[in-house]
Amino acid sequence: MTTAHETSPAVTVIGLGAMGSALAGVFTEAGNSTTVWNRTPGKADELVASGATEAATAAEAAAASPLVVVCLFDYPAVREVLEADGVAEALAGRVLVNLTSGTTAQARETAAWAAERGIAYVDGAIMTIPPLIGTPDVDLFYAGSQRAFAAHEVTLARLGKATFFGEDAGLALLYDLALLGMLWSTYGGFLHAVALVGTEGVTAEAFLPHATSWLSGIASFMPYDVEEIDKRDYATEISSLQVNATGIEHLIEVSRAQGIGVDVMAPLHALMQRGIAEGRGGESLSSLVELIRRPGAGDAEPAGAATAGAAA
Ligand code: FVH
Repeated sequence: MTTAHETSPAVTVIGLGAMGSALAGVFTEAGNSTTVWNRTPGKADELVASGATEAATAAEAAAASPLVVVCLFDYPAVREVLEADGVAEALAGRVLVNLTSGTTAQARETAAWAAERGIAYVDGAIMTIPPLIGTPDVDLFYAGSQRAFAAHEVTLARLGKATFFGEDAGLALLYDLALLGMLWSTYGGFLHAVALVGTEGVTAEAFLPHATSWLSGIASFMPYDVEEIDKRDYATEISSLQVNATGIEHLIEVSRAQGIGVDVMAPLHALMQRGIAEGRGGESLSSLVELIRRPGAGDAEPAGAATAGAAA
């Protein structure tokens, strides 16, 4: 099951969408004997031309390598493939690394499913886009069987920086979703900013250097915030919640006056107002974490919101 070269064990990749193809491409190029399978045929041609082997069925693909990487659209697709004829039997005794996006519950359920069948399971999350797979600075998160991860860490590290979070298989996706939340809220702020300066004819490109410099400024504030958050002590003489709330009120007033929407800023303003109503106006902005830990009126899902199972 292992190729002649100890450092290049055989790998199977199941799922040849944009991401699965990128993963298989890295393994093939690195010299791992790579077997691939995809539900819809025809997606393996380029990989086969570069040296990969295309399996006829998912079960044949699973049987081909000690390390089987799955990257499909979502967890229902993963379960459909894993529960297909002969796949679970072929996976028994092997390591299954699932790099599909989903929820922590889906990861844990899949880990339990694998454990019942004698399959060593590692759940994972990919923190980058397909063209960057295999470059040194990208992050991939893993959680689940420590032993299985350690056995294949060298191979997995070919995809990018590999970080293992622990034996709870839900942890990789927990970190993934926490960071994606930062991505989306940061981008919300960025899009509001370019819309605002755009009302005076400033292009997004011209604004970019100010945005990136400000983002590193924000990152430099975080060490102060984490100390407050971990100690749950938000006393400040530097920048109170009240000062920040007044600032966001100015932003909302100017945005409206310039004729743009406040969809991104309004919920943040509402959260700050709730904090002030609770008597936190003199505390720091980071005290708002206490309100988020204890959801209130602001946590209602908007009508038509995606269900919890929707993939990122
Ligand atoms: N692309 C990205 O930027 C990212 C970034 C970080 C995380 N992801 C997650 O990776 C998973 C796969 O994403 P993808 O980009 O490869 O997605 P697609 O190109 O849409 O390919 C989907 C593959 O899944 C197969 N598939 C779907 N349903 C089934 C099913 N019921 N049975 C078997 N296979 C299924 C599909 O096969 P086919 O349509 O070609 O037959 C593709 O191979 C995903 O979780 C991202 O969130 C991506």
